[in-house]
Amino acid sequence: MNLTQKILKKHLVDGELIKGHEIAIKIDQTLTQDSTGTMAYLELEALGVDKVKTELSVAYVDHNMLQEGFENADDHKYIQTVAAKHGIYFSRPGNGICHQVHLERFGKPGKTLLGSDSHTPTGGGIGMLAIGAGGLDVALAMAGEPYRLIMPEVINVRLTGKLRPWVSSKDIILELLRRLTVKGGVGKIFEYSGDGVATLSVPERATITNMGAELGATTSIFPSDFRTYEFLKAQKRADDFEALLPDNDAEYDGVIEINLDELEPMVALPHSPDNVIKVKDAGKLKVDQVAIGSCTNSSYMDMMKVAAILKGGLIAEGVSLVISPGSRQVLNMLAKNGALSDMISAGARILETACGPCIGMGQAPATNAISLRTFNRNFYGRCGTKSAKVYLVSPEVAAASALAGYLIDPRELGDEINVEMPSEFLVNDNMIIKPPVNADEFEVVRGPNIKPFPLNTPLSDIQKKVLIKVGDDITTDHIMPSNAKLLPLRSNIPELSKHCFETIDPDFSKRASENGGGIIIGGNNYGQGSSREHAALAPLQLGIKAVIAKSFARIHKANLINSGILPLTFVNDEDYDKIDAGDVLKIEDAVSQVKSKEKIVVINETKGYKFEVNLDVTDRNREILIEGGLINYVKKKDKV
Ligand code: MIC
Ligand code: SF4
Repeated sequence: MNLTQKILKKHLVDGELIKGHEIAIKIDQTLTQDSTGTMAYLELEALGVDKVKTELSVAYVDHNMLQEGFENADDHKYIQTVAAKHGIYFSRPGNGICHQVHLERFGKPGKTLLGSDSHTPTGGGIGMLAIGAGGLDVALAMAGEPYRLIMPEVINVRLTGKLRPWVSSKDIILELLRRLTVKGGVGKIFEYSGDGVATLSVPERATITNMGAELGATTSIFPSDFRTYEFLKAQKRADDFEALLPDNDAEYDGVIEINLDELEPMVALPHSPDNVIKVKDAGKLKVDQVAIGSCTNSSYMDMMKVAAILKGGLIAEGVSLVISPGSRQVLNMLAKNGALSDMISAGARILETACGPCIGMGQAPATNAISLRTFNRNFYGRCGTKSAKVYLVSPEVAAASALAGYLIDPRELGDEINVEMPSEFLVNDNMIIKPPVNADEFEVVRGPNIKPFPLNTPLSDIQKKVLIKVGDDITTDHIMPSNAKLLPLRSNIPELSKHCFETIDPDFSKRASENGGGIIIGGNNYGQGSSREHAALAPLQLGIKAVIAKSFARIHKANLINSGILPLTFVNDEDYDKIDAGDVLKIEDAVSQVKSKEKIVVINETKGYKFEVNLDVTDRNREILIEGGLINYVKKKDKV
């Protein structure tokens, strides 16, 4: 067996580990962050669950950090109190980015983790099977329900050799994105092996599993070995270690070889993480902003490398350098050992330990600016400035370029900097509030920003206008943008939905309201990117009944089903070309067609022809869609 199969087998509740079959697995741990967490906890409350049934559930606050109005503070208070009431650990604002803190303090080899954030696979760096999902799926896991998924293919990524000086683990995942694209990992789990694995520390592995999300993968995982032990011991958690390796004769559904010796510093050009070339081939690019941090590259080791490069230097005149260390542990260690001072002396602006600019919470670049970021996503408009261009690079490239003022290959700096894994991290969990024993006495505080989530109505026949037709690789950032203005509305779907699709079609929500809802037409990989349930809840609020696309991204498809919106795919992709925005489409006998498992017939009333679409979902999903979403289904079945 491979490692993935071993962990899945231990957690299997239903089904067989056969590629393409539905399986249900027990979830040991869950995590939420604040921008998806408010919905997840509203959903948990709606399920009528008193206490979470997982081994460990943690609520983090790291996304909606700017408090320009009362909204974010209200959200934080709601999450803190709802966590206390339901037996959930609460990581206070300022304690760090969920994935970084979870890796440091809670991740355990061999456990399953479900998180309401697409970068939950960061935990794969420590040998966990860590999967990102929508808030409702995480709420159900907290309620003790198994998580259902289609058994993915397991692809073996064999790493050989050792990274050369100035080449980073970020370059490994950028190379994989270059080869496979943002669609290349759909329906797959990437399992790393080979002699190159031992050369990578846990934080370096976590950079790779984190950004495996950009491949569209279900998750990525590394074995648990002496490097994992070394990390856990330094975190004073040696007892959490368990060695986990694939069998010698393990079988995989595919193999990819990467020779680390041959890799060079890479960069992802705007506006997609798979638009990857070598830094040395990118030409001379003047840089306006450099942002270092995010759940991909904000570990202690990353920060120490950056500090060593910046030490004694000064950032170029035209550059604004912002740095967000990933956790309070990291920030505190940098403060104690003087590295923070090296950063500040070089002109860096130190931000709080949070997602910050990665999710558009401040630091929007100037008009037409070039921004170099160590993050994982450079989708159009995500940084908050539509005309800006975001390039994704390693911390080494980012820091070197901040000094130079233009994109440079850090090998130009000469001798390599060496940063060793500390034998002891500075462990202090006093910003993590344990669930109280007298939880029942806790009152959940609900400020005026906390609005109930929308519920769909049971499925009926559909006769609706196509409100928008979009191309391939539409991200959840296109569907439901996030920025400092919109994040405070994450627990207020009626308000938030007014901004649906606004970066590419400012009138979308108005048109949806005028037409009493409608249908969306999408290309390939529709809904890629985040776990953002709001990219389904806002369309639900606006009366969207179906999305017909060439193909869907995994988490978004699940979120549509949970919201009672039909995720349909064209049987013949040419039918995509025939439809125009404004056409009226009709699905007759919707309930019996959804039940029947046959192809579904859609009538284009405007143009007068019929075409077929697939509804490629499980039997349970069909029932959920017929009931108008997962909450309706669960309540009707009295499942939880
Ligand atoms: C992201 O990186 O896009 C986010 C913000 O972390 C999302 C979750 C969200 O929209 O709240 C994700 O990746 O799932
Ligand atoms: Fe936060 Fe950015 Fe990571 Fe999403 S990708 S969890 S916004 S740091």
